[in-house]
Amino acid sequence: LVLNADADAAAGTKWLCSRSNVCSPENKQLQGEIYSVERFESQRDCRLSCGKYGAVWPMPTGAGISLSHSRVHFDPREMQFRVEAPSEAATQFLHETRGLFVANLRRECPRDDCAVASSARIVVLATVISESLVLDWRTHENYKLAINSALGNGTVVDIQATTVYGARHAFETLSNLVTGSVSGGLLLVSDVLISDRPCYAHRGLLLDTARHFVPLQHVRRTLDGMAASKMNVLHWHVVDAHSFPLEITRVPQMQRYGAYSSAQTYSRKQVVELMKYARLRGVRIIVEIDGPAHTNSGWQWGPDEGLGELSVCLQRSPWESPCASPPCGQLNPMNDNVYAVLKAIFRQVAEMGAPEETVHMGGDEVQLSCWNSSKQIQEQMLSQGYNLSEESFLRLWAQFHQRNLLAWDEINRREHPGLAEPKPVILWSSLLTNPDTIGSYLPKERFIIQTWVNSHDSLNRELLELGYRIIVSSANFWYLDHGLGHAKTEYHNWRTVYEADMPDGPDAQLVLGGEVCMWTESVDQHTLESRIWPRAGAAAERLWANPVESTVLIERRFYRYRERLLDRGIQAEAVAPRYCVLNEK
Ligand code: CP6
Repeated sequence: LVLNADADAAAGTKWLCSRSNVCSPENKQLQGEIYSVERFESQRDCRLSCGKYGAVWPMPTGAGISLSHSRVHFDPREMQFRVEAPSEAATQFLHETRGLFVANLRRECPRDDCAVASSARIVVLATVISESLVLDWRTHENYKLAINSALGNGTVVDIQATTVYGARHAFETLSNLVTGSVSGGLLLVSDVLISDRPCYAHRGLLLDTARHFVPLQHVRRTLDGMAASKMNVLHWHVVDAHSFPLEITRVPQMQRYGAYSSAQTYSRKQVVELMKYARLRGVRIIVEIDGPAHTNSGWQWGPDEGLGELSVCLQRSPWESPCASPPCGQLNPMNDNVYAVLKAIFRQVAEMGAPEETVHMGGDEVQLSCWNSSKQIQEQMLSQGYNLSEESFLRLWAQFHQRNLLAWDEINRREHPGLAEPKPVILWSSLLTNPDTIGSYLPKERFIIQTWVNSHDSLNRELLELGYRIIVSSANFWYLDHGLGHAKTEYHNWRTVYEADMPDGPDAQLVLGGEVCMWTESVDQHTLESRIWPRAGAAAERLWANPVESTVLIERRFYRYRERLLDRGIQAEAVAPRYCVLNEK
Protein backbone atom coordinates (compact mmCIF):
# COMPACT_ATOMS: atom_id res chain seq x y z
CA LEU A 1 0.00 0.00 0.00
CA VAL A 2 1.35 3.37 -0.95
CA LEU A 3 -0.15 6.53 0.52
CA ASN A 4 -0.92 9.13 -2.09
CA ALA A 5 -2.76 12.36 -2.62
CA ASP A 6 -6.06 10.48 -2.85
CA ALA A 7 -5.75 9.59 0.79
CA ASP A 8 -5.65 13.32 1.56
CA ALA A 9 -8.71 13.93 -0.51
CA ALA A 10 -10.58 11.01 1.00
CA ALA A 11 -9.99 12.40 4.45
CA GLY A 12 -12.04 15.47 3.60
CA THR A 13 -11.04 19.05 3.19
CA LYS A 14 -11.79 20.49 6.62
CA TRP A 15 -9.27 21.67 9.08
CA LEU A 16 -9.59 19.49 12.08
CA CYS A 17 -9.61 22.39 14.47
CA SER A 18 -10.52 25.96 13.75
CA ARG A 19 -8.07 28.73 13.09
CA SER A 20 -8.36 30.03 16.61
CA ASN A 21 -6.86 26.82 17.86
CA VAL A 22 -10.11 25.99 19.60
CA CYS A 23 -12.13 23.09 18.30
CA SER A 24 -14.97 24.42 16.22
CA PRO A 25 -18.53 23.08 16.58
CA GLU A 26 -18.36 21.28 13.26
CA ASN A 27 -15.30 19.43 14.42
CA LYS A 28 -17.02 18.40 17.60
CA GLN A 29 -19.64 16.78 15.41
CA LEU A 30 -17.09 14.72 13.55
CA GLN A 31 -17.88 11.13 14.33
CA GLY A 32 -14.29 10.20 14.87
CA GLU A 33 -13.43 7.13 16.83
CA ILE A 34 -11.93 8.13 20.16
CA TYR A 35 -9.19 5.62 20.41
CA SER A 36 -7.17 5.27 23.52
CA VAL A 37 -3.89 6.98 23.10
CA GLU A 38 -0.99 4.70 23.39
CA ARG A 39 2.05 6.90 23.53
CA PHE A 40 4.07 5.12 20.93
CA GLU A 41 1.97 3.33 18.39
CA SER A 42 -1.21 5.18 17.72
CA GLN A 43 -0.83 8.76 18.77
CA ARG A 44 2.65 9.16 17.41
CA ASP A 45 2.30 7.00 14.38
CA CYS A 46 1.13 8.96 11.41
CA ARG A 47 0.97 6.16 8.94
CA LEU A 48 -2.81 6.17 8.60
CA SER A 49 -3.67 9.77 9.06
CA CYS A 50 -0.91 12.03 7.93
CA GLY A 51 -1.42 11.48 4.25
CA LYS A 52 1.17 11.19 1.61
CA TYR A 53 3.85 13.01 3.56
CA GLY A 54 3.79 10.65 6.51
CA ALA A 55 5.20 12.53 9.47
CA VAL A 56 7.78 14.43 7.44
CA TRP A 57 7.97 18.11 8.41
CA PRO A 58 8.58 20.24 6.39
CA MET A 59 6.86 18.43 3.54
CA PRO A 60 9.12 17.28 0.72
CA THR A 61 8.74 19.22 -2.51
CA GLY A 62 9.48 16.54 -5.10
CA ALA A 63 6.60 15.04 -7.02
CA GLY A 64 7.43 11.44 -6.32
CA ILE A 65 7.13 10.85 -2.59
CA SER A 66 5.99 7.36 -1.72
CA LEU A 67 5.85 5.73 1.68
CA SER A 68 4.94 2.14 2.42
CA HIS A 69 2.69 1.17 5.31
CA SER A 70 5.00 -1.57 6.48
CA ARG A 71 7.74 -0.93 8.98
CA VAL A 72 10.92 -2.55 10.13
CA HIS A 73 11.67 -2.90 13.82
CA PHE A 74 15.19 -1.94 14.84
CA ASP A 75 17.62 -0.83 17.50
CA PRO A 76 19.29 2.47 16.51
CA ARG A 77 22.56 1.25 18.04
CA GLU A 78 22.65 -1.50 15.44
CA MET A 79 22.31 0.76 12.41
CA GLN A 80 25.28 0.68 10.06
CA PHE A 81 26.59 3.62 8.08
CA ARG A 82 28.79 4.18 5.06
CA VAL A 83 29.53 7.71 4.02
CA GLU A 84 31.19 8.80 0.85
CA ALA A 85 32.38 12.29 -0.03
CA PRO A 86 35.15 13.70 -2.22
CA SER A 87 37.02 15.51 0.56
CA GLU A 88 38.28 14.87 4.05
CA ALA A 89 36.27 17.79 5.43
CA ALA A 90 33.02 16.67 3.81
CA THR A 91 33.57 13.09 4.99
CA GLN A 92 34.20 14.33 8.52
CA PHE A 93 31.03 16.45 8.34
CA LEU A 94 28.98 13.38 7.36
CA HIS A 95 30.42 11.35 10.23
CA GLU A 96 29.40 14.05 12.66
CA THR A 97 25.95 14.33 11.05
CA ARG A 98 25.53 10.62 11.55
CA GLY A 99 26.45 11.04 15.22
CA LEU A 100 23.77 13.70 15.72
CA PHE A 101 21.23 11.56 13.86
CA VAL A 102 21.82 8.50 16.03
CA ALA A 103 21.73 10.58 19.21
CA ASN A 104 18.37 12.05 18.15
CA LEU A 105 16.98 8.61 17.31
CA ARG A 106 17.96 7.24 20.68
CA ARG A 107 15.92 9.95 22.35
CA GLU A 108 12.85 8.56 20.58
CA CYS A 109 13.16 5.09 22.06
CA PRO A 110 10.29 4.51 24.50
CA ARG A 111 11.34 4.64 28.16
CA ASP A 112 14.96 4.86 26.95
CA ASP A 113 14.66 1.26 25.87
CA CYS A 114 16.26 0.87 22.47
CA ALA A 115 16.70 -2.88 22.71
CA VAL A 116 14.90 -5.07 20.16
CA ALA A 117 14.71 -8.87 20.31
CA SER A 118 16.07 -9.16 16.81
CA SER A 119 16.87 -5.85 15.21
CA ALA A 120 16.39 -5.49 11.47
CA ARG A 121 19.63 -5.06 9.60
CA ILE A 122 19.70 -1.47 8.36
CA VAL A 123 22.53 -0.05 6.31
CA VAL A 124 22.59 3.67 5.57
CA LEU A 125 24.67 4.80 2.59
CA ALA A 126 25.20 8.53 2.30
CA THR A 127 26.88 9.91 -0.80
CA VAL A 128 27.78 13.52 -1.42
CA ILE A 129 29.07 14.87 -4.73
CA SER A 130 30.55 18.22 -3.75
CA GLU A 131 33.59 18.66 -1.56
CA SER A 132 32.51 22.19 -0.67
CA LEU A 133 31.33 23.20 2.79
CA VAL A 134 30.26 26.66 1.63
CA LEU A 135 26.88 27.58 3.08
CA ASP A 136 25.25 30.60 1.49
CA TRP A 137 22.28 31.46 -0.74
CA ARG A 138 23.74 29.43 -3.59
CA THR A 139 24.30 26.21 -1.68
CA HIS A 140 22.47 23.18 -3.09
CA GLU A 141 20.42 21.64 -0.30
CA ASN A 142 18.68 19.02 -2.41
CA TYR A 143 18.74 15.32 -1.60
CA LYS A 144 17.24 11.99 -2.55
CA LEU A 145 16.27 9.42 0.02
CA ALA A 146 15.41 5.84 -0.93
CA ILE A 147 14.63 3.04 1.50
CA ASN A 148 14.40 -0.46 0.14
CA SER A 149 13.59 -3.54 2.21
CA ALA A 150 12.75 -5.87 -0.67
CA LEU A 151 16.29 -6.88 -1.48
CA GLY A 152 16.35 -9.85 0.88
CA ASN A 153 19.36 -8.52 2.69
CA GLY A 154 17.78 -6.28 5.29
CA THR A 155 16.99 -2.64 4.67
CA VAL A 156 19.09 -0.30 2.58
CA VAL A 157 18.77 3.45 3.11
CA ASP A 158 20.30 5.32 0.22
CA ILE A 159 20.98 9.03 0.63
CA GLN A 160 22.32 11.06 -2.27
CA ALA A 161 22.96 14.75 -2.12
CA THR A 162 24.94 17.43 -3.88
CA THR A 163 26.38 18.87 -0.67
CA VAL A 164 26.78 17.81 2.94
CA TYR A 165 23.97 20.21 3.80
CA GLY A 166 21.56 18.32 1.55
CA ALA A 167 22.75 15.09 3.14
CA ARG A 168 22.08 16.39 6.65
CA HIS A 169 18.54 17.35 5.59
CA ALA A 170 18.11 13.79 4.34
CA PHE A 171 19.07 12.51 7.79
CA GLU A 172 16.42 14.79 9.30
CA THR A 173 13.83 13.37 6.91
CA LEU A 174 14.97 9.87 7.80
CA SER A 175 14.39 10.65 11.48
CA ASN A 176 10.87 11.81 10.54
CA LEU A 177 10.18 8.33 9.16
CA VAL A 178 10.88 6.72 12.52
CA THR A 179 8.51 6.22 15.43
CA GLY A 180 8.90 4.54 18.77
CA SER A 181 7.53 1.06 19.31
CA VAL A 182 5.65 -0.16 22.39
CA SER A 183 7.83 -3.21 22.49
CA GLY A 184 11.01 -1.15 22.70
CA GLY A 185 13.23 0.03 19.91
CA LEU A 186 12.06 1.91 16.87
CA LEU A 187 10.05 1.44 13.70
CA LEU A 188 11.19 2.71 10.31
CA VAL A 189 9.02 2.95 7.21
CA SER A 190 10.32 0.05 5.16
CA ASP A 191 10.07 1.33 1.58
CA VAL A 192 10.43 4.97 0.66
CA LEU A 193 11.21 7.24 -2.28
CA ILE A 194 11.67 10.94 -1.64
CA SER A 195 13.33 13.61 -3.69
CA ASP A 196 13.42 16.98 -2.05
CA ARG A 197 14.81 20.48 -2.23
CA PRO A 198 13.86 23.80 -0.63
CA CYS A 199 11.88 26.49 -2.42
CA TYR A 200 13.74 29.31 -0.66
CA ALA A 201 17.45 29.59 0.09
CA HIS A 202 16.95 31.77 3.18
CA ARG A 203 14.87 30.09 5.88
CA GLY A 204 15.60 32.13 8.93
CA LEU A 205 14.87 32.86 12.53
CA LEU A 206 15.79 36.18 14.12
CA LEU A 207 16.90 35.96 17.72
CA ASP A 208 17.27 39.16 19.74
CA THR A 209 19.78 38.72 22.57
CA ALA A 210 19.97 42.41 23.49
CA ARG A 211 16.61 43.09 25.13
CA HIS A 212 17.25 39.98 27.22
CA PHE A 213 20.49 38.10 27.33
CA VAL A 214 20.02 34.53 26.14
CA PRO A 215 22.52 32.04 27.62
CA LEU A 216 24.42 30.04 24.99
CA GLN A 217 22.82 26.79 26.00
CA HIS A 218 19.47 28.24 24.93
CA VAL A 219 20.89 29.61 21.70
CA ARG A 220 22.22 26.13 20.97
CA ARG A 221 18.83 24.61 21.67
CA THR A 222 17.30 27.12 19.29
CA LEU A 223 19.77 25.87 16.68
CA ASP A 224 18.71 22.29 17.44
CA GLY A 225 15.11 23.25 16.72
CA MET A 226 16.13 24.94 13.50
CA ALA A 227 18.08 21.88 12.40
CA ALA A 228 15.04 19.70 13.09
CA SER A 229 13.02 22.05 10.86
CA LYS A 230 15.59 22.38 8.04
CA MET A 231 15.88 26.10 8.73
CA ASN A 232 19.24 27.44 7.67
CA VAL A 233 19.80 31.00 8.92
CA LEU A 234 20.04 32.24 12.47
CA HIS A 235 19.82 36.02 12.19
CA TRP A 236 21.53 36.98 15.40
CA HIS A 237 20.27 40.38 16.52
CA VAL A 238 23.03 40.28 19.09
CA VAL A 239 23.19 43.94 20.10
CA ASP A 240 20.73 46.81 20.43
CA ALA A 241 20.27 49.96 22.46
CA HIS A 242 19.45 47.90 25.55
CA SER A 243 22.67 45.91 25.84
CA PHE A 244 25.84 45.00 24.01
CA PRO A 245 26.75 41.48 25.17
CA LEU A 246 29.21 40.71 22.35
CA GLU A 247 32.91 40.79 23.13
CA ILE A 248 34.80 42.92 20.61
CA THR A 249 38.43 42.15 21.33
CA ARG A 250 39.76 45.32 19.66
CA VAL A 251 37.20 47.54 21.44
CA PRO A 252 36.69 46.04 24.91
CA GLN A 253 34.68 49.12 25.93
CA MET A 254 31.68 47.86 23.95
CA GLN A 255 31.07 44.92 26.21
CA ARG A 256 32.36 46.63 29.35
CA TYR A 257 29.91 49.50 29.00
CA GLY A 258 27.22 47.56 27.19
CA ALA A 259 26.66 44.14 28.75
CA TYR A 260 24.01 43.70 31.43
CA SER A 261 26.70 42.07 33.57
CA SER A 262 30.08 40.45 33.07
CA ALA A 263 28.33 37.07 33.12
CA GLN A 264 25.82 38.06 30.46
CA THR A 265 28.28 38.14 27.60
CA TYR A 266 29.34 36.20 24.52
CA SER A 267 33.08 35.86 24.18
CA ARG A 268 34.64 35.82 20.77
CA LYS A 269 35.68 32.23 21.29
CA GLN A 270 32.16 31.21 22.27
CA VAL A 271 30.75 32.80 19.14
CA VAL A 272 33.22 30.92 16.93
CA GLU A 273 32.22 27.68 18.63
CA LEU A 274 28.55 28.51 18.26
CA MET A 275 29.03 29.08 14.54
CA LYS A 276 30.64 25.68 14.21
CA TYR A 277 27.79 24.13 16.16
CA ALA A 278 25.31 25.82 13.81
CA ARG A 279 26.98 24.77 10.56
CA LEU A 280 27.08 21.16 11.60
CA ARG A 281 23.30 21.54 11.83
CA GLY A 282 23.05 23.16 8.41
CA VAL A 283 22.61 26.65 9.83
CA ARG A 284 24.58 29.80 9.05
CA ILE A 285 24.69 32.56 11.63
CA ILE A 286 24.33 36.05 10.22
CA VAL A 287 25.32 38.57 12.86
CA GLU A 288 23.47 41.87 12.88
CA ILE A 289 25.29 44.97 14.07
CA ASP A 290 22.35 47.33 14.13
CA GLY A 291 22.88 51.01 13.41
CA PRO A 292 22.71 53.93 13.16
CA ALA A 293 19.53 53.66 15.26
CA HIS A 294 19.07 51.18 18.12
CA THR A 295 22.45 52.07 19.59
CA ASN A 296 23.07 53.19 23.14
CA SER A 297 24.56 50.58 25.48
CA GLY A 298 28.22 50.05 24.74
CA TRP A 299 28.54 53.36 22.89
CA GLN A 300 28.58 55.74 25.88
CA TRP A 301 32.33 56.05 26.45
CA GLY A 302 33.32 58.32 23.56
CA PRO A 303 33.32 61.66 25.42
CA ASP A 304 35.26 60.22 28.40
CA GLU A 305 37.96 58.78 26.17
CA GLY A 306 38.33 61.77 23.87
CA LEU A 307 36.48 60.30 20.90
CA GLY A 308 33.51 62.65 21.10
CA GLU A 309 29.88 61.56 21.10
CA LEU A 310 29.63 58.18 19.36
CA SER A 311 25.89 57.85 19.89
CA VAL A 312 23.62 60.86 20.32
CA CYS A 313 20.20 61.44 21.98
CA LEU A 314 21.26 59.05 24.75
CA GLN A 315 19.70 60.85 27.67
CA ARG A 316 16.64 62.22 25.99
CA SER A 317 13.34 62.26 27.72
CA PRO A 318 10.76 62.01 26.41
CA TRP A 319 12.20 59.51 23.97
CA GLU A 320 9.22 59.34 21.57
CA SER A 321 10.23 62.06 19.20
CA PRO A 322 13.89 61.27 18.48
CA CYS A 323 13.70 57.48 18.86
CA ALA A 324 11.57 54.52 17.92
CA SER A 325 11.81 52.88 21.32
CA PRO A 326 13.53 53.43 24.64
CA PRO A 327 16.34 53.52 25.41
CA CYS A 328 17.13 56.22 22.93
CA GLY A 329 20.33 56.53 20.91
CA GLN A 330 21.56 56.88 17.35
CA LEU A 331 25.13 56.74 16.03
CA ASN A 332 26.70 60.07 15.19
CA PRO A 333 27.31 60.00 11.43
CA MET A 334 29.54 63.10 11.59
CA ASN A 335 32.06 61.49 13.97
CA ASP A 336 34.86 59.60 12.18
CA ASN A 337 35.56 57.60 15.33
CA VAL A 338 32.17 55.93 14.93
CA TYR A 339 33.31 54.45 11.62
CA ALA A 340 36.61 53.31 13.11
CA VAL A 341 34.82 51.47 15.92
CA LEU A 342 32.31 49.97 13.51
CA LYS A 343 35.16 48.81 11.28
CA ALA A 344 36.77 47.02 14.21
CA ILE A 345 33.43 45.35 14.95
CA PHE A 346 32.89 44.35 11.31
CA ARG A 347 36.44 43.03 11.15
CA GLN A 348 35.72 40.72 14.04
CA VAL A 349 32.44 39.61 12.45
CA ALA A 350 34.38 38.75 9.27
CA GLU A 351 37.04 36.91 11.25
CA MET A 352 34.55 34.86 13.24
CA GLY A 353 32.45 33.73 10.29
CA ALA A 354 33.07 31.57 7.24
CA PRO A 355 34.72 33.35 4.30
CA GLU A 356 31.44 33.45 2.37
CA GLU A 357 29.41 34.79 5.29
CA THR A 358 28.04 38.30 5.30
CA VAL A 359 26.73 40.73 7.89
CA HIS A 360 23.44 42.45 8.62
CA MET A 361 24.00 46.17 9.05
CA GLY A 362 20.61 47.03 10.56
CA GLY A 363 19.42 50.38 9.28
CA ASP A 364 15.96 50.20 10.85
CA GLU A 365 13.91 52.89 12.54
CA VAL A 366 16.22 55.86 12.07
CA GLN A 367 14.68 59.14 13.26
CA LEU A 368 16.08 62.11 11.36
CA SER A 369 14.85 64.34 14.20
CA CYS A 370 17.45 62.81 16.51
CA TRP A 371 20.37 63.98 14.39
CA ASN A 372 18.57 67.24 13.77
CA SER A 373 18.31 67.85 17.52
CA SER A 374 22.10 67.90 17.96
CA LYS A 375 23.61 71.37 17.60
CA GLN A 376 27.00 69.81 16.93
CA ILE A 377 25.75 67.58 14.12
CA GLN A 378 23.90 70.52 12.59
CA GLU A 379 27.01 72.69 12.65
CA GLN A 380 29.24 70.00 11.17
CA MET A 381 26.72 69.29 8.44
CA LEU A 382 26.48 72.97 7.51
CA SER A 383 30.25 73.31 7.44
CA GLN A 384 30.50 70.31 5.12
CA GLY A 385 28.04 71.69 2.62
CA TYR A 386 24.85 69.92 3.70
CA ASN A 387 21.73 71.90 4.44
CA LEU A 388 19.31 70.68 7.09
CA SER A 389 16.56 69.41 4.79
CA GLU A 390 15.09 65.94 5.07
CA GLU A 391 16.75 65.04 1.78
CA SER A 392 20.07 66.09 3.25
CA PHE A 393 19.65 63.90 6.33
CA LEU A 394 18.64 60.98 4.14
CA ARG A 395 21.80 61.44 2.09
CA LEU A 396 23.85 61.51 5.28
CA TRP A 397 22.19 58.31 6.44
CA ALA A 398 22.83 56.61 3.09
CA GLN A 399 26.47 57.68 3.23
CA PHE A 400 26.70 56.10 6.67
CA HIS A 401 25.79 52.72 5.16
CA GLN A 402 27.91 53.23 2.03
CA ARG A 403 30.97 54.03 4.14
CA ASN A 404 30.41 50.93 6.25
CA LEU A 405 30.03 48.85 3.11
CA LEU A 406 33.40 50.09 1.86
CA ALA A 407 34.95 49.14 5.19
CA TRP A 408 33.33 45.71 4.98
CA ASP A 409 34.71 45.21 1.46
CA GLU A 410 38.20 46.25 2.49
CA ILE A 411 38.16 43.91 5.48
CA ASN A 412 37.02 41.01 3.33
CA ARG A 413 39.57 41.64 0.59
CA ARG A 414 42.27 41.36 3.24
CA GLU A 415 40.70 38.62 5.37
CA HIS A 416 39.36 36.38 2.61
CA PRO A 417 41.48 37.06 -0.49
CA GLY A 418 40.12 33.98 -2.25
CA LEU A 419 36.64 35.47 -2.66
CA ALA A 420 35.70 36.06 -6.28
CA GLU A 421 33.35 38.98 -5.69
CA PRO A 422 32.34 41.36 -2.92
CA LYS A 423 29.56 40.10 -0.67
CA PRO A 424 26.19 41.81 -0.44
CA VAL A 425 25.08 43.01 2.99
CA ILE A 426 21.60 43.08 4.47
CA LEU A 427 19.62 46.13 5.63
CA TRP A 428 16.16 46.45 7.14
CA SER A 429 13.51 48.25 5.12
CA SER A 430 13.14 51.87 6.19
CA LEU A 431 12.59 55.39 4.91
CA LEU A 432 15.83 54.88 2.99
CA THR A 433 14.51 51.85 1.12
CA ASN A 434 11.50 53.75 -0.15
CA PRO A 435 11.02 52.50 -3.76
CA ASP A 436 10.97 56.08 -5.09
CA THR A 437 14.44 56.87 -3.84
CA ILE A 438 16.28 53.67 -2.88
CA GLY A 439 17.96 53.51 -6.30
CA SER A 440 19.91 56.69 -5.65
CA TYR A 441 21.01 55.56 -2.18
CA LEU A 442 21.66 51.81 -2.11
CA PRO A 443 22.85 49.85 -5.16
CA LYS A 444 20.83 46.67 -5.68
CA GLU A 445 23.94 44.60 -6.35
CA ARG A 446 25.23 45.25 -2.84
CA PHE A 447 22.22 45.65 -0.55
CA ILE A 448 19.68 42.96 0.23
CA ILE A 449 16.57 44.39 1.88
CA GLN A 450 14.84 42.62 4.74
CA THR A 451 11.28 43.90 4.80
CA TRP A 452 9.18 43.92 7.94
CA VAL A 453 6.03 45.53 6.61
CA ASN A 454 2.71 43.70 6.57
CA SER A 455 2.49 41.10 3.83
CA HIS A 456 -0.16 43.01 1.83
CA ASP A 457 2.07 46.10 1.67
CA SER A 458 3.22 46.96 -1.84
CA LEU A 459 6.85 47.39 -0.73
CA ASN A 460 7.91 43.83 -1.47
CA ARG A 461 6.57 43.95 -5.01
CA GLU A 462 8.07 47.38 -5.67
CA LEU A 463 11.52 46.43 -4.44
CA LEU A 464 11.41 43.29 -6.56
CA GLU A 465 10.43 45.30 -9.62
CA LEU A 466 13.46 47.49 -9.03
CA GLY A 467 15.63 44.37 -8.95
CA TYR A 468 16.42 44.19 -5.23
CA ARG A 469 16.79 40.86 -3.51
CA ILE A 470 14.56 40.69 -0.45
CA ILE A 471 14.03 38.67 2.70
CA VAL A 472 10.53 38.92 4.10
CA SER A 473 9.62 39.13 7.78
CA SER A 474 5.98 40.14 7.52
CA ALA A 475 5.13 41.82 10.78
CA ASN A 476 1.53 40.60 10.49
CA PHE A 477 2.53 36.95 10.28
CA TRP A 478 6.06 36.33 11.37
CA TYR A 479 6.64 38.37 14.50
CA LEU A 480 6.46 35.64 17.09
CA ASP A 481 5.64 38.07 19.90
CA HIS A 482 2.83 39.81 18.09
CA GLY A 483 -0.94 39.60 18.25
CA LEU A 484 -3.59 39.02 15.66
CA GLY A 485 -5.41 42.14 14.57
CA HIS A 486 -7.62 43.34 17.40
CA ALA A 487 -6.99 40.38 19.66
CA LYS A 488 -3.59 41.67 20.71
CA THR A 489 -3.62 39.65 23.88
CA GLU A 490 -2.99 36.51 21.88
CA TYR A 491 0.03 36.12 19.70
CA HIS A 492 -0.21 34.63 16.23
CA ASN A 493 -1.03 30.95 16.28
CA TRP A 494 0.82 28.47 14.12
CA ARG A 495 -1.73 28.65 11.33
CA THR A 496 -1.21 32.40 11.00
CA VAL A 497 2.50 31.77 10.67
CA TYR A 498 1.88 28.94 8.21
CA GLU A 499 -0.42 30.94 5.98
CA ALA A 500 1.98 33.79 5.30
CA ASP A 501 1.91 34.59 1.60
CA MET A 502 5.29 34.76 -0.05
CA PRO A 503 5.58 37.51 -2.68
CA ASP A 504 4.86 36.18 -6.14
CA GLY A 505 5.19 37.42 -9.68
CA PRO A 506 7.77 37.73 -12.45
CA ASP A 507 10.58 38.75 -10.09
CA ALA A 508 9.88 36.09 -7.47
CA GLN A 509 13.35 34.59 -7.93
CA LEU A 510 14.70 37.68 -6.14
CA VAL A 511 12.90 36.61 -2.96
CA LEU A 512 15.69 34.90 -1.05
CA GLY A 513 13.26 33.71 1.59
CA GLY A 514 12.04 34.87 4.95
CA GLU A 515 12.54 35.03 8.67
CA VAL A 516 10.35 34.67 11.69
CA CYS A 517 11.39 37.15 14.35
CA MET A 518 11.86 36.55 18.05
CA TRP A 519 12.21 39.99 19.57
CA THR A 520 12.82 39.59 23.26
CA GLU A 521 11.37 42.64 24.98
CA SER A 522 8.97 40.33 26.79
CA VAL A 523 10.76 37.01 26.44
CA ASP A 524 13.82 35.61 28.16
CA GLN A 525 15.48 32.21 28.40
CA HIS A 526 12.65 30.88 30.54
CA THR A 527 9.94 31.46 27.95
CA LEU A 528 11.99 31.60 24.76
CA GLU A 529 11.53 28.05 23.60
CA SER A 530 7.78 27.88 23.90
CA ARG A 531 7.45 31.27 22.24
CA ILE A 532 9.49 30.13 19.24
CA TRP A 533 8.45 26.49 18.93
CA PRO A 534 6.63 24.92 17.29
CA ARG A 535 5.40 28.03 15.44
CA ALA A 536 8.75 28.74 13.79
CA GLY A 537 8.34 25.30 12.27
CA ALA A 538 5.22 26.51 10.47
CA ALA A 539 7.38 29.16 8.78
CA ALA A 540 9.97 26.47 8.09
CA GLU A 541 7.45 24.56 5.97
CA ARG A 542 6.24 27.74 4.25
CA LEU A 543 9.85 28.48 3.27
CA TRP A 544 10.86 24.93 2.42
CA ALA A 545 7.82 23.90 0.37
CA ASN A 546 5.67 27.05 0.01
CA PRO A 547 2.64 24.74 -0.16
CA VAL A 548 -0.22 25.83 -2.39
CA GLU A 549 -2.27 22.69 -2.45
CA SER A 550 -4.84 21.51 0.04
CA THR A 551 -3.86 22.07 3.62
CA VAL A 552 -5.62 18.92 4.73
CA LEU A 553 -3.89 16.83 7.33
CA ILE A 554 -1.28 19.39 8.11
CA GLU A 555 -2.35 19.55 11.71
CA ARG A 556 -1.69 15.90 12.46
CA ARG A 557 1.70 16.09 10.83
CA PHE A 558 2.48 19.30 12.70
CA TYR A 559 1.40 17.68 15.95
CA ARG A 560 3.91 14.93 15.35
CA TYR A 561 6.59 17.48 14.48
CA ARG A 562 6.00 19.19 17.81
CA GLU A 563 6.37 15.89 19.62
CA ARG A 564 9.72 15.34 17.95
CA LEU A 565 10.85 18.73 19.22
CA LEU A 566 9.88 17.61 22.72
CA ASP A 567 11.87 14.42 22.25
CA ARG A 568 14.86 16.55 21.36
CA GLY A 569 14.50 18.49 24.60
CA ILE A 570 12.82 21.60 23.19
CA GLN A 571 9.93 22.92 25.28
CA ALA A 572 7.56 23.51 22.37
CA GLU A 573 4.07 24.71 23.25
CA ALA A 574 0.98 22.65 22.51
CA VAL A 575 -0.63 22.80 19.07
CA ALA A 576 -4.32 22.28 19.70
CA PRO A 577 -6.59 20.77 22.31
CA ARG A 578 -5.91 17.08 22.69
CA TYR A 579 -9.55 16.50 21.78
CA CYS A 580 -8.91 17.64 18.24
CA VAL A 581 -6.23 15.07 17.61
CA LEU A 582 -8.09 12.25 19.29
CA ASN A 583 -11.17 12.90 17.20
CA GLU A 584 -9.49 13.00 13.88
CA LYS A 585 -10.65 10.29 11.56
N1 CP6 B 1 13.97 46.13 17.39
C1 CP6 B 1 14.70 46.47 16.32
C2 CP6 B 1 12.63 45.99 17.29
C3 CP6 B 1 11.99 46.20 16.05
C4 CP6 B 1 12.80 46.53 14.97
N2 CP6 B 1 14.14 46.66 15.13
C5 CP6 B 1 10.55 46.10 15.93
C6 CP6 B 1 9.81 47.18 15.47
C7 CP6 B 1 8.46 47.14 15.36
C8 CP6 B 1 7.79 46.00 15.72
C9 CP6 B 1 8.48 44.92 16.20
C10 CP6 B 1 9.86 44.95 16.29
N3 CP6 B 1 11.95 45.64 18.40
N4 CP6 B 1 16.03 46.63 16.44
C11 CP6 B 1 12.27 46.72 13.61
C12 CP6 B 1 12.85 45.83 12.59
CL1 CP6 B 1 6.06 45.97 15.55
